[in-house]
Amino acid sequence: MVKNKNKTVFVLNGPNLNLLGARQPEIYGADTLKDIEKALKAQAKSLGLALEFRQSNHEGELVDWCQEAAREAAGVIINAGGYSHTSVAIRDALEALEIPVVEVHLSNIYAREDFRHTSLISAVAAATICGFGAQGYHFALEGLAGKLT
Ligand code: CA2
Repeated sequence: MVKNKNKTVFVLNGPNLNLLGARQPEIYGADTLKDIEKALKAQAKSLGLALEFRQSNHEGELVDWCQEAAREAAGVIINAGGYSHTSVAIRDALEALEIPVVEVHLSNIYAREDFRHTSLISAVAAATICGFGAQGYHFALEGLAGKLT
């Protein structure tokens, strides 16, 4: 149970993002997900916000967390990983939210394989940030904070 809904941002990370830093740094950067969490929590603190930072390899768990965000968060940042391109269920869960959603991708999905060019999430997000690596999470949090004030 998260304490202050108005000051809490859920940061949801999808499949394989737990592998960050270990492989393919030329695409995803050298930071681990733990590094990203630590830096983002410091930024959140300076903005007066609290983060729930989570990662799952399971579509249903990500759907559950979107539903939990509706009850407990003021906004959501999501990198749904490969599910961004396939998951109607995650898209539907995000569309049902009445709080702002910002989509993040580390890589520039439009400069990669064709199957990555479509994100089902983009149409239900307030904004999408891609191609800035881990910095994209910081831009997302800054932008989201602006929408919460
Ligand atoms: O660029 C992104 O952030 C992605 O959401 C990352 C996903 C990919 O499927 C999306 O198309 C774009 C992949 C998650 C990370 O996968 C890794 C696999 C091996 C080693 C490190 C990361």
